Amino acid sequence: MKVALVTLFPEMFAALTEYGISGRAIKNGLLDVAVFNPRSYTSDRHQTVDHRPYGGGPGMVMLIEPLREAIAEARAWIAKETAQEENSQPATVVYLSPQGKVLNQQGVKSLVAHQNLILVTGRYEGVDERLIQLEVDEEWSIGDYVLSGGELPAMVMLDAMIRQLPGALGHEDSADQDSFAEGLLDCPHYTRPEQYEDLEQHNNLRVPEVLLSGNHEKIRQWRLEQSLQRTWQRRPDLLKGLKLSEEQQNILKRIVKESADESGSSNQ
Ligand code: 9D3
Repeated sequence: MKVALVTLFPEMFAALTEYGISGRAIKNGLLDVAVFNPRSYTSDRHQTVDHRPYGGGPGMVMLIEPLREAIAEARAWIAKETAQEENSQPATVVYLSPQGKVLNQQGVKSLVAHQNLILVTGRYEGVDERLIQLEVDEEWSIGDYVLSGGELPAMVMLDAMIRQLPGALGHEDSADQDSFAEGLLDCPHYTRPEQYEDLEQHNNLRVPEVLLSGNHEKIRQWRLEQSLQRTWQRRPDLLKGLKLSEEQQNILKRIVKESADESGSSNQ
């Protein structure tokens, strides 16, 4: 996979390329990343990349020309790198913006299906609308809150994508693929000590007995039940998009029923 980043702040991407799972995946060549700075494709002596909006108002808008030239260079890089491959796809141009489709795990999976991506990140109030018309294939947001630019969203998107690439995770952490809890919230986790004495609150916090039992089937059931319970309580919206197994449906029915029983008795 090839990913070209079009950004005024290339150095920010060190957070992705130099650290952790994403850093290792890039070092191991699971994907190729290159950066194209619109500032490098200006022709005036001030290296201008933005200007005041027509119609007035606050903020600045990114100029078409430096962005378009940076995208052209990104396309040329991808073409050169894939020249000897026989079935290489043209690049998909993605613009990160608050107006985009909100990213979720399904969106991440659709994005990793692309062989070549150009991620365009904006600053200021965003880019001239005609740049989107001319060059952009897909517009994506990472959620409904206001950020200062598209660089962090591009890194969020890429980090999520990299985790989906075969070989990016140590074999133990392919839990995402494990049908056990795909799309559900995680169960609680515990590590040593078995018993934690909280001196301030005079609490004795023990690890749930079942996790110490050594009974792997019981443990699996407990974790699944915890995942379903937490998803139902905290994120019922997630359950709507899932096709639960027979076992999962039965556990969930019990959770819903037990909760109805509880609220019934407390309402008496
Ligand atoms: C305060 C400026 N806003 C006026 C209504 C518009 C605005 C312009 C530019 C808001 C944010 C931004 C910069 N954000 C992004 O480029 C961005 C983003 C985001 O802010 N939230 C979630 N996803 C994304 S993807 C790109």
